[in-house]
Amino acid sequence: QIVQYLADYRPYPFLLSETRLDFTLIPDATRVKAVLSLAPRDPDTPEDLVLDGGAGLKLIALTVNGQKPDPAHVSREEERLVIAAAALPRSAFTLETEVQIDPAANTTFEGLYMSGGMFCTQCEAEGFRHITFYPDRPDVMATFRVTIRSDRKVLLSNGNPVGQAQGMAEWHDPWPKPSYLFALVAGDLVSISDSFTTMSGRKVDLNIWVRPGDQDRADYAMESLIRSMKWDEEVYGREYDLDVFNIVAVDDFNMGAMENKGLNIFNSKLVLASPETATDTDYERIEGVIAHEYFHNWTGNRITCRDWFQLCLKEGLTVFRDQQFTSDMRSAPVKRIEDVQALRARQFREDAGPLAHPPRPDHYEEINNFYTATVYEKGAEVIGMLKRLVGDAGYAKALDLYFDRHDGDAATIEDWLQVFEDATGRDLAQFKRWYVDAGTPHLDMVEQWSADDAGGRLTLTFTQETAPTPGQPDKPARVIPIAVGLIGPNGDEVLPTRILEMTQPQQSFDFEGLGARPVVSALRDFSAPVILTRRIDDATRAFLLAHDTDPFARWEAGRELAMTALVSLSQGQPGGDDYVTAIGELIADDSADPAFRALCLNLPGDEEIATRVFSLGLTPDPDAIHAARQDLARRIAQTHQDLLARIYDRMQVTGPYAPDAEGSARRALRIAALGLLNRIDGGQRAQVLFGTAGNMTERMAALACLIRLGLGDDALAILHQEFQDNRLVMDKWFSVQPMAAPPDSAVAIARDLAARPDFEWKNPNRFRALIGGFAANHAAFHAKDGAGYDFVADWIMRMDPVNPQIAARMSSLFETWPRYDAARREKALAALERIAALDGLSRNTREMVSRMIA
Ligand code: B3K
Ligand code: ZN
Repeated sequence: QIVQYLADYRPYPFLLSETRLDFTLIPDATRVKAVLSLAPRDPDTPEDLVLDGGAGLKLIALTVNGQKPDPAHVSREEERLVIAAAALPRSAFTLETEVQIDPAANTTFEGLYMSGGMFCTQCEAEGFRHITFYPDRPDVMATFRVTIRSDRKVLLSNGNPVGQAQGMAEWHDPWPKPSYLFALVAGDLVSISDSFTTMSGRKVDLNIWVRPGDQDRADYAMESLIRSMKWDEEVYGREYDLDVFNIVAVDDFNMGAMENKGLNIFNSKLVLASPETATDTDYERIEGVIAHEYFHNWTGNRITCRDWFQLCLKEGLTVFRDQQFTSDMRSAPVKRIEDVQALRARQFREDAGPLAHPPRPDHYEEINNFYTATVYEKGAEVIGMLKRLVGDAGYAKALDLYFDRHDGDAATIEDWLQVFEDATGRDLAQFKRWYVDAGTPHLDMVEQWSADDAGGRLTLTFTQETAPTPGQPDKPARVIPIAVGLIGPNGDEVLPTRILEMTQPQQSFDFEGLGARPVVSALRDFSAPVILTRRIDDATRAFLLAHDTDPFARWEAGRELAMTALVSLSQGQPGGDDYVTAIGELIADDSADPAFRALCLNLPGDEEIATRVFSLGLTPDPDAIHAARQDLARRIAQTHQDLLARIYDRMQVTGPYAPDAEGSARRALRIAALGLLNRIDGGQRAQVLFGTAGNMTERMAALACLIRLGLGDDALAILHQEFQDNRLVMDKWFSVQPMAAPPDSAVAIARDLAARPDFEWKNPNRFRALIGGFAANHAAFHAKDGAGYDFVADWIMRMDPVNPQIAARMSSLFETWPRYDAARREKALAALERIAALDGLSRNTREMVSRMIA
């Protein structure tokens, strides 16, 4: 069966209480013995025992209660092993298997594989079936006892260590878990260690395991872990539940990190950092992802998902929690603006194209294709709305009930919503649409002002509409919490933030007794993931940018000023004067947070402009968009030359580097100023900064500036010389070149880089750095002659047989193809069709490409 449907769910017909595993680790001939304690769920209805198992498993031995079953009762199918009901006892029994696998030949980085000489696993979503035969589904939960035999020095698995001898280690995980949370690591690693005492006074050993030589770059990850553990106790009342928490850094990893019980495995780029090698953004991500994986211990592990359709149950909630954490650790407004920018760039884009799907999809072919911005980031937004609607106290009550009621369960979105209904008494039937419907609602706001005796009345009329998405032509109205505030003509707030609850396709809200007509600040804090349109002129936007008390809405006003100007310029019309004036006033305000000012100063990227142009019913022209953005940036630089130069000088941080909110805010503003000044100073400042800065944040920014001017060669050579042995820095080196290059030279640059011997393309980070870096250059990827599409398609085709997950993920770079002009569409479609025609194309990439072509 190719397509999996949510509606087909049925519980596994067997109960599994304990899983015992015994690994003998040999790179090309690892043996895995598994002992499963099973029992029929309903002894009166005999069922075949179906175990998942990939084609790479070589079955060595199989017994049921110690006896070999009659071979006629055992069938090996392509991806499963079936033992006929006739060969199974009617009560509890033990199934023993032994398989041989070849981790050294595993290039997919799924299941058990090798990275730099160490053994390592990745099991979510369905990797465990490449390790042994097993009911590889999240609702089958068991305790695990694991023995590892290997000559590697450090042997790790989930849970608590229970035995250690020469060449051997034993682990026991007392918390029942699904197979996707299993992990094993064996390598010659070193650790940095610390400890944490939980709120009930238990001491937990904390270790971060890295390759020898990397241990001085793991401190920040450790500090982040300790902060996360403390925060989850204080804010959610959640305590850690094992004696030890291990984190391992791995160079070859398909995504960011993985929350395996008690043994998180991380892409090394999300663990290792030093001021000389990592940027402020890297530090912030490390803190956020360490927190995210740690928070999964409760939202994901203790309470897991019944099936993979429920993925956003754990991911949306855990993203929401990590966003709250970062807001508390750093600046809440800045975090909110960053999150909205990311949501718009990745999720709105997804929602508006052929890959649109609901946060809880109801069918899929390959679940790995659904670890998306919609499941993660929109999943988190939906929880944010829920919290707004029930209030902070209601949210806290519901979460307590969730942990209470569902600890140890494999739960569903229905369970989650039920908890909110029971805790708050609210009916969430309509709210559920956010989980089951795809697409971003368009929300239109019309203001009506009538002066009367009692003062004035303002009526806000909202209309919501969601365009059809694949498989979902009709979109009923959703509940939309709209946060609104009113600001008087003198700039004072006359109505503090209030939540309007919209439930109808069209709905009006009145505000009475107002003295004079106020300015409306709408969708404060981005209270719902919608696209808001309103009729508003530049002067009013500039007023909001100057006076709004809500930082998000204030930033948004400036963003809209810039965006309308850029759209207009890209259509060959004038625009931007109001923005240039307003931004000058804002950045001159030294009392405002430098990070906020930096966010306001950074123009929307080409891709975001293209998205806006398209949503206005126009066809984006990548070259015109690029030129418009260049033009506006140059005008800002020219107009505010002195102010920007002053900011650049004043924002220099003296003293030792610290990756905290304050230091990174100053650097962010300084770099934003540099990016503009660079357009008129011939690269002078960037040249100096690259040579003198002691931190990677400023050096990378300077380097990008130089590349943009075609002056990057010396700096690139210096960086290469200095860091050729540091993979993470070299990834930056590979990505910044095609990303910052002038669009007409980017394809050639990317091709040259791809031909280098140190383009180790099978390493996912390196592949993403170059191919993803190139595609981030919007006008280059969408080059008229199709060269950008072909370059990316060629590499997807090369990657597909080696690592289908990475190939499939990269293919989504094409998801916006339908919005461009006919000539570009034709080229993009040809590239997609070329991929589709590849012999032996993986299920992963096939599903993605066929959804995009459909
Ligand atoms: N749960 C993992 C992601 C697994 C991706 C599988 N293709 C990391 C996370 O979201 O925390
Ligand atoms: Zn997660």
